[in-house]
Amino acid sequence: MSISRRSLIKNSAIAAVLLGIKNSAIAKAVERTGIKDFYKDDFRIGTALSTSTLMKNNEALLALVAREFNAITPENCMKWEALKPKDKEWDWTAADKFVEFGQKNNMYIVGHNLVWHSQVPEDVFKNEKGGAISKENLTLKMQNHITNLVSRYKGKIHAWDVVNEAVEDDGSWRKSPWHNIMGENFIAQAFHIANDVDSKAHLIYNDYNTESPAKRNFIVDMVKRFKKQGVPIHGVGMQEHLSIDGPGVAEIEATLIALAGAGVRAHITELDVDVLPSVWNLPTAEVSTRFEYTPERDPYIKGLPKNTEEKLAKRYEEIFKVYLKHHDKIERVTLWGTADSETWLNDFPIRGRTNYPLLFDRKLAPKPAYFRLLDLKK
Ligand code: 9MR
Repeated sequence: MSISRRSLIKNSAIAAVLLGIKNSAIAKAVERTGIKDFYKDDFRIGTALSTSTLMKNNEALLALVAREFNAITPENCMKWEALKPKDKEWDWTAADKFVEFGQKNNMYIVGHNLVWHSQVPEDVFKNEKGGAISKENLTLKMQNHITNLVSRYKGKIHAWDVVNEAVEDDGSWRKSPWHNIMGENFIAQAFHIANDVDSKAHLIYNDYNTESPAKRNFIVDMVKRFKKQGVPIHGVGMQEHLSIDGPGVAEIEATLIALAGAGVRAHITELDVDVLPSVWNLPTAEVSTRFEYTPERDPYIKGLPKNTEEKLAKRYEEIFKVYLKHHDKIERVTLWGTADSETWLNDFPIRGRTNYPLLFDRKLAPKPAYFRLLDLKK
């Protein structure tokens, strides 16, 4: 048994005595420290909360999140189409529950996200007659959306993903409707609007594949330009949707160093490690990517073989070693979900597969990768 695991149990036993609790299982549930406590001197450890967890009040999962994590991000409930669906009024139900949960548990609360090309109703980019919207009117819509959202949670949400995924993998601007209608300046404008509404919030640009050199360089140049121009950008989110085989940690490290050099904090915003066979050339989180289901592409329906479980644990270990080495540059490390049953990777880029990218299994039990990360801090 590892020292960390032993110390968890020892802490629980001491707590049980102090609290006069005889049933050690209850004592463990009450007092067990979580991974957040092991990393408290390095960076926060966060997770994403799904809309269903919040709306169904999934108590088991929420209790696990409260024990293990000290930062939360809403997986979907603060996206444009969820908050302000086409032709409907604002619906704050899930978002309010999310913020309440974070406040109740004293967590670092992240808002995700203000401006993105995905999960936004198409009519946002049209005028009242269904034709092309003008630059001025789209700017007003953006301003209205950011102002409503940021002001509702002012002083409660600590950090915002202001703009999500505006850069292509080859290091060029994504030709999204935001870009095509407002020009590349839409990014700086979004940061200014958010900052005008809540000048204390920490403002982040968030993207995937930030380890790839072309994309990294482009983002770092953008940050440097913004800093010179006085655009209020404070952090860059490295999503870190990684695979069990790559990219190499040297590339992750290079991005952490480059971001610190550009004067922003690094946030690991959406970490997960895909273990399933890759059916495309590059790992990508581009949401429009889809492939057909075949049984060979879904080999672990009955469970993850021991050697792959071990490979996953080692992969998490090597990734966290780099994070620890550069803890001074990192604000938080957030996983994109808590348990394997809820990961988006069960349905991406092929629907209905059985994936194992997170730290807790389908029964909410910690996996070998979890204990390996505790052992790094013993
Ligand atoms: O995990 C999210 C999934 O439930 C949604 O269906 C998907 C839709 O676009 O978005 C996922 O989250 C994405 C995040 O918001 C931005 N970066 C990539 C994430 C994975 O696609």
